[in-house]
Amino acid sequence: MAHFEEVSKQSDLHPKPAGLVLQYGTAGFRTSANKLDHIMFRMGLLATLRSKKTKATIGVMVTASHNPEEDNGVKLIDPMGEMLTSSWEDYATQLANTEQDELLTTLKDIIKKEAIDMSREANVFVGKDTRSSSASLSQAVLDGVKALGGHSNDYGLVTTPQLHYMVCCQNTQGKYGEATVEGYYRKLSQAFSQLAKNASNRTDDQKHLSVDGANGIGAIKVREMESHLKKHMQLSVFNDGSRGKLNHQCGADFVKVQQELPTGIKINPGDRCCSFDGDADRIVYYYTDSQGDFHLLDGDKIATLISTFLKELLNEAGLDLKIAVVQTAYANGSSTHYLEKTMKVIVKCTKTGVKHLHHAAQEFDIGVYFEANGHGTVLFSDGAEEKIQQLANDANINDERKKVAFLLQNTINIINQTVGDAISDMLLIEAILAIKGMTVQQWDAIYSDLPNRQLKVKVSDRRVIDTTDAERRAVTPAGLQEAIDDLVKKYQKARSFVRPSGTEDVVRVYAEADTQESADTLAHEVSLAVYGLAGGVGDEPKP
Ligand code: G16
Repeated sequence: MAHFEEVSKQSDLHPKPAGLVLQYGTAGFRTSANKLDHIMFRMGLLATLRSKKTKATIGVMVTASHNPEEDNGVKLIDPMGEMLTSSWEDYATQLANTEQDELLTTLKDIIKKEAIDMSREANVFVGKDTRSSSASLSQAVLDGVKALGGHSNDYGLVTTPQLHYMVCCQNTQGKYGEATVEGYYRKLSQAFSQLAKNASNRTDDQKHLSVDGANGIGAIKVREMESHLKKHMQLSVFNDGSRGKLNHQCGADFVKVQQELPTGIKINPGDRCCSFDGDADRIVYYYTDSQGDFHLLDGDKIATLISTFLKELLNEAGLDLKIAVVQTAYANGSSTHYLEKTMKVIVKCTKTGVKHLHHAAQEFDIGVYFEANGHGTVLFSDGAEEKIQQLANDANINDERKKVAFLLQNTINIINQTVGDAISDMLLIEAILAIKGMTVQQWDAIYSDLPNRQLKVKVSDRRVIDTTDAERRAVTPAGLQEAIDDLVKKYQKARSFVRPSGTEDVVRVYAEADTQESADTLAHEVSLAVYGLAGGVGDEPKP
């Protein structure tokens, strides 16, 4: 068929370096940008097949999110705006790694296995972040779509969650919203204005928020949105890409892992601040106190704030809906304890990667999911949305319940339910703080984090580490888990685990304990165990 000839011809312009093998990771493929041209072309092909198979629009986002500027990557978006279904990740890996002369055979195998009707139309939405490599790499995606006869819509520079949102809007025929960036701004800002009306009068200081844009796409987009928010919010955007390097000493990942202020931000003690990551799908909050000490409010604190707010609204509304919080092994022990014991909500733990959390959250009427790194959102089941809608339309309820139903409706509208979204999460958090008349310090005081530390260890092949129990225990290499168990026993309230990263070529180490000193020492000792037992390379980890 003509398409296959075209694929063959075009793929010669996007050749795979012989022997290069890449794995589909936590959120798609991610590595140095110069190794990705063929991957992008082939993901354009795969997205076209997926579109034909699902009879829906599929998204392809060119981004390496929190990774350094030199890296790039690709995230594939399924019809309802969620991450690509795991059963297709294998096809992505096969297509990525098949040698040049085998590409058509692999492609035809997938078509056969999935019984794809190639005469169907295909539609692919493409977006990119601000990396210098993103322009040519997203062109490679577009080339792949075109080679297989698919239609594409190139949205250019967008945040990852904006693209997820637009895919969902398109596939719900506009029910979820308008599939444009402007439509996204309108929907979220209208909901924000409605929620903000329920806040008592706030001073300009109270409306002020400092945003660290990680020198990435989030800074551009939050600036674009600013005019929609004027009356209710005052933003100061730092690290807006005009000077610094993407994610370099700034952004949500830096702030969370280093537990310190990003570079380039000018704030006073007590000021409320937040950081986005490189593609604006993560957010963390923080402030400094009068002693200059840094206080982080990460994904766990965000999940607690949001679920407390929702639980209170459900009680006031008299709605019996099951609410749960989904976390990963990185969740601070204090947060899990608070959620289970004080708030009495169901808490679930999944493997790292929003795709896992998203699916777990779908099992409840309302599923609040957040990774500690600030990646998360809230999912409302169709049934829950219907009940809220019915309540809002009920002519027999009193004004108080009507107001609560209205708050719940606008909360649903402000949330990007397709994926974690720094801008949407920021607006929701700002609205909750305003409605509750709460300062960032009061929010922080809901519970105290256990001191913790995250480290990275370089090993020759991180796949030697295999884990179980939602990544909380290492199965291989032999002896590693026993070593971790022995080390953990030495400290109070201690916990530690290791896992291979799916976005960087490192093993991640997490430790928490009753004091910062203990958490730091434990993390270092576990790093040494990883280095010794899992084939560490380079210098031994230093304390
Ligand atoms: C991606 C995923 C997140 C994950 C993070 C780190 O985030 O979407 O779910 O927590 O990678 O993953 P890992 O520890 O496996 O490297 P992002 O924001 O970088 O796309």
